[in-house]
Amino acid sequence: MLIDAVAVRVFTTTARTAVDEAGHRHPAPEHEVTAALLEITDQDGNAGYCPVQPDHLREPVLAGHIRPTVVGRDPWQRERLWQALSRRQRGAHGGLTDRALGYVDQALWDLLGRRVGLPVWKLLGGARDRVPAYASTMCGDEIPGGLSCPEDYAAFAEQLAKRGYRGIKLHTWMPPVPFAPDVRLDIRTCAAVREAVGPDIALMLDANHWYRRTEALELGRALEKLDFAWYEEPMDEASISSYRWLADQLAVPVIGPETAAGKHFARAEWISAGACDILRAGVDDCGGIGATLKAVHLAEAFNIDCEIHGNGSGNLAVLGATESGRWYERGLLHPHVDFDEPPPHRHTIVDTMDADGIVTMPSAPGLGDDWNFDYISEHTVDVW
Ligand code: LLH
Ligand code: MG
Repeated sequence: MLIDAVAVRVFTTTARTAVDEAGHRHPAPEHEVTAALLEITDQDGNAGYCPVQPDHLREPVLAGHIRPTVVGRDPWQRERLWQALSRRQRGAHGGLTDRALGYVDQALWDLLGRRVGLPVWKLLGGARDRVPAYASTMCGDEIPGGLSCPEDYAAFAEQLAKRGYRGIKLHTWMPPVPFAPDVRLDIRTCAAVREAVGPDIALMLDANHWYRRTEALELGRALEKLDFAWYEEPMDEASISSYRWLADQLAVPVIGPETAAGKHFARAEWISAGACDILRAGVDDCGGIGATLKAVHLAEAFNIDCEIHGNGSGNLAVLGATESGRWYERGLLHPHVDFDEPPPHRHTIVDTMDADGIVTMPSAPGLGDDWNFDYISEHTVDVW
């Protein structure tokens, strides 16, 4: 059965978080938002889905690049389609992003899994059906009793450890929070959290992404003393030589790149430059499930871990398909937001976690998202 149609369905739903002007997510009063699903349908009416940011996949991108590449093609030739899209990127002059490739790739895997009645993580290798989750906090804020000071982080970390998490990653303060960034405050916060949870919980830090080298080094040296498991994105990732300079001087493992453009090619450059001790890739940043798997296998061949960025079914599928990657990133979490409560457009969340901090791979065919299609169709405001 060939691919028949590609559409983006935009719908309204509710959210209890919102992003600030720099794109960092924080708690918010419940409010209406627009969300969207990419739908790729075959001639038999089977469909595959991927949640997308509507602004990242506008109609001109579908009409100009995606439909001409995939409609009328065999969805089983997923790698061929991905390569064709990847080669279109050069002439698209920025109009066809790695993120768009990633959305299409995930929807195609979902379609294939649904068609054969198997979860994608099994189709891709089925290396494990359970993965430990680390709690990934939201960035720091000014909300009393939220994440406004070292004591808030320490209290939240204790709660997270009681909930079952065996690993916790802090995102500390970043502009536009007025007192950020502040290396000394980051260090005090990491120390308060280590003291609160003791030596047996793995701790990681994802700090302000725009420190200078000397600031990043000062912070990294403090993390070494606090026995942190990794140190993430303290500087702009466009500068590979800055990360090599940092990794050369620190014993705490430096992880990256998370958001750098260039898919698995960029990850190969980071490894060969010695800029990271742990590789990082996620399906939305790296161009989809296929390209993220290439990054994971690359890391495996160098005997280094590849830790997966971000939550969601596509990232879970990569973790279930491979042995590399010790953790699933569960978040972003905040003391005032219930992560386990599904939004109205989902019946259940895909990443429920048990009391030992373990997430079990979904058993449903495809990526395993439990969409509430009735809600989505009742709240549809646009389709392109
Ligand atoms: O800056 C942020 O808001 C976070 O770093 C965010 O991008 C998050 O996705 C992340 O980095 N997780 O690891
Ligand atoms: Mg990060």
